[in-house]
Amino acid sequence: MVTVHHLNNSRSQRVLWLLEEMGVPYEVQRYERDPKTMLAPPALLAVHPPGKSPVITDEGITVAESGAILEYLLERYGKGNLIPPPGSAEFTAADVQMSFPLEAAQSRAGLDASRPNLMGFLSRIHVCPAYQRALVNGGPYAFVQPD
Ligand SMILES: N[C@@H](CCC(=O)N[C@@H](CS)C(=O)NCC(=O)O)C(=O)O
Repeated sequence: MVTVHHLNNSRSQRVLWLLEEMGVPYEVQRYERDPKTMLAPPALLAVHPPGKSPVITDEGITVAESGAILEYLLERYGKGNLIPPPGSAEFTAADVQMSFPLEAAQSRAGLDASRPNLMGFLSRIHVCPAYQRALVNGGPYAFVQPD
């Protein structure tokens, strides 16, 4: 069983979303940021020394770094889905990977209606049922702004 070591308000949200899109069962181990420093708690260091989220554990394997985690999950459980040939226009794991930087940009770096394509992308992903389920499973996530 995949366990996602999930820090609140972090990029591990996209790992939950990918797992929901893939229909892979998983458990969420939640960690809370220190409210003053915003750092992850020491318990996350016990999972993987840098103490960063996301980290997953699966059948004795520990994988860190979002991109490596997405590749691991796609290779192990993806059955070829979400990795279409380069140049394909449909939904892919790259869209999942891109969600966090765009959400962070909207929350903190002024991404706004002056970039209608990016804002449209965010609006479309935020209504996906799998995205919504991931939000419920991850708990509070401050990077989704109301439309
Ligand atoms: N390149 C890493 C970055 C990991 C990272 O910086 N995670 C942040 C959350 S978005 C974190 O764990 N921050 C808490 C801390 O540094 O203690 C990845 O994409 O997985």
